[in-house]
Amino acid sequence: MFISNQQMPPFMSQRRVLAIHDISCFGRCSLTVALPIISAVGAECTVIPTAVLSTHTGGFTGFTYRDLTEDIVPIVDHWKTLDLKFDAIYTGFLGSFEQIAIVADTFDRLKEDTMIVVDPVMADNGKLYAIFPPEFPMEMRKVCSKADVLMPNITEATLLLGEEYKEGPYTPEYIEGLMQRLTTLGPKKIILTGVYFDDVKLGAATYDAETGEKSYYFSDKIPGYYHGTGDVFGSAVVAALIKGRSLPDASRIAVDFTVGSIQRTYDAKTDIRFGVDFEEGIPQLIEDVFEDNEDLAQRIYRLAYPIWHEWYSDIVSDEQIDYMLNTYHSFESILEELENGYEYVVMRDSGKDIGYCGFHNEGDRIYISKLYLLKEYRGKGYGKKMFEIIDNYARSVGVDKEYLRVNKGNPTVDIYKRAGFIIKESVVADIGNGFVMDDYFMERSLR
Ligand code: PXL
Repeated sequence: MFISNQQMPPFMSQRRVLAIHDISCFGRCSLTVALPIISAVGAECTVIPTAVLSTHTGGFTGFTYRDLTEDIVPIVDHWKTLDLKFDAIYTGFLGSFEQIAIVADTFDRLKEDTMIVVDPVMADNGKLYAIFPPEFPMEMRKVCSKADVLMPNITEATLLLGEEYKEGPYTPEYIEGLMQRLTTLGPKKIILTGVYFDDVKLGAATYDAETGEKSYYFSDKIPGYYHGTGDVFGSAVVAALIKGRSLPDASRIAVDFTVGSIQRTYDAKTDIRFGVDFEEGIPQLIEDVFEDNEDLAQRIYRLAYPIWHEWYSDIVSDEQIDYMLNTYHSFESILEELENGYEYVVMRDSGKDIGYCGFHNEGDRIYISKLYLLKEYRGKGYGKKMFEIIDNYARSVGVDKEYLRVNKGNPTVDIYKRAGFIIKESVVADIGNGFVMDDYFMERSLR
């Protein structure tokens, strides 16, 4: 039976995104990035090309530039006759004041339950791009004020706010203040990129003014400057949001996707003007965007089994290991925790799952319920990374204490002590079937 689009229940309808960007024919940025990434998650990606260039402007000379500003209004006029609806509109690089005014007007003309995502591409590293006049940021505010989600880097954020640019490392107070002030321009959701609190990690922060929720997600800094990474990040955010992922999830997925793309490009020693190899990360992006709690619980359980049998065989009996795995670490119990507010993060190395941590906000403290790594990945800094993720989470929810329980015979007691945890309590708990857990409760303060 043929079912027309109109008759389909809304949950079945395909999402439609409009990407308004230039098309730089070579160099992987703007539309040549947005189209494949947004389509990859099964959303329709409609375009309004604002200009055609032979290459992007970053590092190339002699590029062609055909301005298409005068085509934008006729395209929208035609679409108005077709009654097209867009679930999201995503725009980035805009080349002139005229384009800014027309794109702002296009939002008004096409918006109908539409999520507007704006990446105010105009500056980086404290400097407005040389092609733009000093008044450009204040004009850019016109499109930004109409956005639901605004994704500037720190330089763009300060320019939009008319504030002085500050060099990092930053503090959470400064980052959160910036994001809060950006919401006074109009958008309720902010993703701030280029955030760092030290010289090792770089990442993104999110803030939702409606819920007050904040999040951070970091990855190791890769040396060098790569073109089009803002577009790779922005397109992945749009792809994740349009498929219903939360703002923090979309930001985390986009950081992983962008960092993976940079890493492949760095390893291949490609000319940095050629853009980043995001294409080979698309299968992983699709997995990340579509991952649900069941997929995640499955991945965690697949790690728990080998890790427990290897690590705990010297500490507790095989029977107790199986009992613990079947109760606290079973697919069902992990899934139940995920559905009840537990956070789980799976660590990856070269696309392989290598460990995980699970934690829960108990109001005054974060309970670190799980923190495990496969044998061959221990002692390589992944444990430290997981603690950083948990610390960042704690800060983002305004909690400054963490605690965990650990078997008294577990050598990790010393590792936790070195990380600042102190033994608060010693507990022998009957866990059924004749087994006991002989544990320490350890706590540390983040202040
Ligand atoms: O990635 C942003 C971008 C988009 N379009 C053009 C560009 C750039 C960055 O340099 O030059 C034409």
